[in-house]
Amino acid sequence: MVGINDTIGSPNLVHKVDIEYETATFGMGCFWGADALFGATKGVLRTTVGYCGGTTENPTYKTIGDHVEVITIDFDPNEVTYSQLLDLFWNNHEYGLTTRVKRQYASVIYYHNDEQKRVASESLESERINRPTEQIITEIVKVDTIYTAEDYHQKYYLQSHKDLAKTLSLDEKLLRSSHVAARLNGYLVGVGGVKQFLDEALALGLNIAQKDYVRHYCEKNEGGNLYC
Ligand code: MHO
Repeated sequence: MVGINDTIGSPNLVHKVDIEYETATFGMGCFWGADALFGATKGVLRTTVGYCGGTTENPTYKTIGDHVEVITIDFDPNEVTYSQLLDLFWNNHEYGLTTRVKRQYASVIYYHNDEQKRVASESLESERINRPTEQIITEIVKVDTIYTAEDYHQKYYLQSHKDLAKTLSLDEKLLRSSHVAARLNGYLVGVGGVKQFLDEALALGLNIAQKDYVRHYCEKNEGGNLYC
């Protein structure tokens, strides 16, 4: 458990987060989708996409080498548990292999402490029992240096809505640390659903135009697949 006082927010509303939060890191395919999936999950404070586990120093998307695309999640353990995040991990990517995936898209749980290692190992055991015919390729390894990915990969879906993104004045720092950006990045592709979005739109500090815009896309994309 990391104890940090932090400020998470968009210029619209500053979310003062003065709690002990925990961090989780997963490799689960293209990190754009994972960013959106966790970003709009209850209890998630912020997300960052990056590269981890390989040998190249300072990798980039084009020089990723043997690194894996990862999503790093800061979450409030009183609102969502590591085990619930693991359920999302297992339910949202390919890991019982019939086809081979590139190293970049490997299925990996990067644990941050011994407790996470224990809970992750138990969840892997359950997966093995529940899917006896599949060869589960998921690895569980200690987290190593996480290299933050380029800005254009952070909150990728939100950034594709250029006009909305402009109204949030997202800069390099906010793209990595804003709670509001993480939420909207998920809601725009339908994660979390319209009801949850409307329940928290006010708390996110959105104005009416921003709210109506996001609601439209959330409704349109609810239940759909995330493109990557
Ligand atoms: N299909 C996407 C994957 C992006 S990703 C962040 C592309 O080829 O650009 O791995």
